[in-house]
Amino acid sequence: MQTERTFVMIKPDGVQRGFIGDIISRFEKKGIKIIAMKLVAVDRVLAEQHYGVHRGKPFFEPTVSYITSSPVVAMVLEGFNAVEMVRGMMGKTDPQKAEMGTIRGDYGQFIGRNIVHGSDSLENAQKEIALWFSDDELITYTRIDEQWLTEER
Ligand code: IDP
Ligand code: MG
Repeated sequence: MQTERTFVMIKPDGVQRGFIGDIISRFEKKGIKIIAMKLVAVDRVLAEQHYGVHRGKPFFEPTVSYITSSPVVAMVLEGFNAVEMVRGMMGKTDPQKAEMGTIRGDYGQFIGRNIVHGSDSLENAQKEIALWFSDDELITYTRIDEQWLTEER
């Protein structure tokens, strides 16, 4: 395991239902570092690129229209084993199957309105970060609590 960067998006339902602060707070409390963040009105081109692997599936069109329907919060998070850790904090894709205590498990009911996105692999994280952010939007800095996060520093 290693320090990784992952792409996270608070989807339109998460923004509209007032969960921006809570979701960001969960990552902050876990000790995961926010290295980029912005509110985005997603256009169809970006949405289709982001969900490109799902083109042709029945949920592709509905998901593209969902994601373009209202602003999202896009962010890049950095931390040890961040890709898997963030996926764990989000819970399973279908909020009905997601464990309580996860973001989707706590706030969602329907798979087509599942509140957050997180990259599913390091490879996809790198692709998604490059799709959503330019290099100069990624900020490197030290958080004051970093020395208390691990015994190794
Ligand atoms: P993930 O977001 O957990 O990685 P994926 O299988 O990559 O899940 O699906 C991408 C997104 O497409 C989901 O988060 C959800 O918004 C939507 N989606 C996936 N499967 C369905 C479905 O069966 N019905 C409606 N929407 C779906
Ligand atoms: Mg996925």
